[in-house]
Amino acid sequence: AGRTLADALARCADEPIAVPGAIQPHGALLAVTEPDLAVVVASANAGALFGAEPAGRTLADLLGPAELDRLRTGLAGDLAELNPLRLDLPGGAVDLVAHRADGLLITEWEPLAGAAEAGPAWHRRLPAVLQRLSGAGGLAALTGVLARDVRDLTGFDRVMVYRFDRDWNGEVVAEDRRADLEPFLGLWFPAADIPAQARALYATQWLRLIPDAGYARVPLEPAIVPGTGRSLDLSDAGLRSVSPVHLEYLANMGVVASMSVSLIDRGRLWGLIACHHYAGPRRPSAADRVAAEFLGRTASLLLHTAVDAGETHDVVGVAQRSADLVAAVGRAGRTPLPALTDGGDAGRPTVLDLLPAGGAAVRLDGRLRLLGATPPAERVGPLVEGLLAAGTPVTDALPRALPGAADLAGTAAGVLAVGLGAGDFLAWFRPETPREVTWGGNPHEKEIAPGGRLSPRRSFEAWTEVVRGTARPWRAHEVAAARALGEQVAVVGRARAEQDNRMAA
Ligand code: BLA
Repeated sequence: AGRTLADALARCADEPIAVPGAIQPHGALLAVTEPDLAVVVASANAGALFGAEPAGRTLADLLGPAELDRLRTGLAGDLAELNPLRLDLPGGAVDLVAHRADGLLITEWEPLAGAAEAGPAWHRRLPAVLQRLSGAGGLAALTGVLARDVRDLTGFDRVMVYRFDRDWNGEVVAEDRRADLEPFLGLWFPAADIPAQARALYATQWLRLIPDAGYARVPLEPAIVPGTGRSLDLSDAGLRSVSPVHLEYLANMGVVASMSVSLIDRGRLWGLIACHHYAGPRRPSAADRVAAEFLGRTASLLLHTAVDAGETHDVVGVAQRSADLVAAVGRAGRTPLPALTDGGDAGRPTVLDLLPAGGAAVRLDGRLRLLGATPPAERVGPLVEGLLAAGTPVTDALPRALPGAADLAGTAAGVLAVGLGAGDFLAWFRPETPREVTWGGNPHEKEIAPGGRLSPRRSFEAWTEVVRGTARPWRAHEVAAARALGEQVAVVGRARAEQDNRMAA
């Protein structure tokens, strides 16, 4: 057991990344009770920073009165406004970041020494940056601006905007990099590179930073939180020690420092801003990370509009033709079939013109009419019935949706079917469009490590694959227009049946 690829992939997603029992060494962590601020859990490196071992003490023992006062004032308000709070400790100046988890106040103390800070000049440019982001027309412009400005702010060697597809593979859609580096723009990475539990965490947690992937983990003490019986929940802790599998991945890629900021479109993880540093460790200051997160959040709000802006033109066209067809069906009265299929000569649209497709089919009262490039007539009925029965009326990968019909992919790798009741239907077909996908490393070369987990691949050399059996995806407004037309045809059909019944009575 535990030796198959599926097992190995499942194991990746099972790693409990939220409770590693350790932090990264670029700061110290204290989990304290409120309101007395008594230390319950401390990272093993905290003593050096505070000049005293924190176990058995409270923050009042560890901080000077002025610092304690500033902290208490901050805690009385909204924590989001406190973060980060700059304080002086015996070990030097720190940025303090606090949040609540497991019924405790989790405080993270990060020394300023060694952090890179873009400085106030950058913050003065923020209005211009926001202007550029919101003024960008379309997705390409928005992501391009985002990569450039995040790199400018953080100084990473490479900043990419990474976009997930439906299956959680991802593509680098924008990039800004040091001139001597190989481009990653356009490369694809498989879903397994960022497993499901990590994606779930990143859908609520906006930023993570690994300043030095070669770090030695610092354990939390005690390992189990008294009273909970579990290790401290570090989901929202910036210092959280990350998955060793991922550290191996970064090492294989030659990445020393990695930071990523989530891009979230209406609650769903849309992509990441992924930052690499190769020359050595890199740690943007807590304040600069807040600014990077702010850019990520702002871009996230704009994603939806940016995608829409590119689509508006097409949406209007489909809506116009949909209205024409619906009107023609309404006028046609008892025999709507010609209104759907014969408009061509009169310069009116047919179902095939409704949306970009290679072929279309209409079956009304059991009579089938085909337009354009479709599968053979005798296969169309079973094909559409099969897809409707399987609950996959909309597919852009027929061989996956209905393996028995894989041989039809030449004309119908994509099918959009709308059932009209009584065995009738409308359907559109798109031919297979073989797609070249260039991956960052061969994603099929999977290596399973001792212990049964998947190892990150070693080479990220561009590797091109031709993906077959898929068609251009159906877009939401196309599916909506097809269904609206189907509804109209069904309404006309029902009215006619009622009329027939009345006449028969
Ligand atoms: C996490 N994987 C990640 C993260 C990224 C990637 C961005 C988030 C952490 C970070 O910011 O560094 C992947 N990084 C990429 C990709 C690019 C990039 C695709 O720059 C493209 C340019 N990884 C594997 C395998 C497993 C795996 C086989 O390759 C599992 C067995 C796991 N990746 C993995 C895990 C995490 C991760 C567990 C979570 C790390 C954490 O937050 O603890």
